[in-house]
Amino acid sequence: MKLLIINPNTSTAMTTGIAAAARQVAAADTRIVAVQPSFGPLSIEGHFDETIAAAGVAEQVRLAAPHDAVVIACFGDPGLDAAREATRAPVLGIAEAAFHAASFVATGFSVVTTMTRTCVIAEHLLHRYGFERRCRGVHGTDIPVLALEDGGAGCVDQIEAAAREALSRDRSGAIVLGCAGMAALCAELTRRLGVPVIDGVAAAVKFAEGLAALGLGTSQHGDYAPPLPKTYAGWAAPLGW
Ligand code: 5HY
Repeated sequence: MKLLIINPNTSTAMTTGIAAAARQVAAADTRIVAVQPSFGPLSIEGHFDETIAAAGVAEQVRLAAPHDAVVIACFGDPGLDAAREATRAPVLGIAEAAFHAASFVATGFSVVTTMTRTCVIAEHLLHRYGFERRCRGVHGTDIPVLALEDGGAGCVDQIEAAAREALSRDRSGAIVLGCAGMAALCAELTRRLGVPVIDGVAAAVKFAEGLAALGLGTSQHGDYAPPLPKTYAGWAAPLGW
């Protein structure tokens, strides 16, 4: 199968890191194509960044070559619904995928993410997806996203400390990593913490493979039906329907 992975920010280093993390868990016959928008923020750390990044996701899905599934590799799942309108293939956001995976292995999980100001974005997603009863806390580390651009080895001790604090304070049984840039740290944190640590990139890749194998694609009925035909003005003209 051909899996399109979209890094919604414009950090080429992060796109490369995300592709590497995906290839580590992908099946042998899964071809990973990793892309990023032609415009937008170098990292996504707030609502404004998120809105521009969502348009970048819409751009990449609208202009994509044929694919069997799509993964949106940013923990805010920007542009998820728009992407599902734009393709018949299944589309997975790494936050939603991580929440599902964590709920399979623990009665309660905690999220450890980057900037504290983005915690509310994760909390909104928990409610939107119906995981507010399974998530026992969302914790910021104030590690800038771009500090993880190189794989984040320099941040592993700080993330470990925040995860230990979360496990004891929340009485949770698993940790969800709240940034695609933390993917490369998942195995080391799992070893150190001795509890399930979920990286959304890996979870989304395996769920995408499963959905494709089941022949399940995005519903074309109702709100995920393709957008109604219309002209777009300005820089968005190529994205019209
Ligand atoms: C991410 N930002 O996964 C999110 C993390 C965050 O550029 N890639 C980003 O802080 O929401």
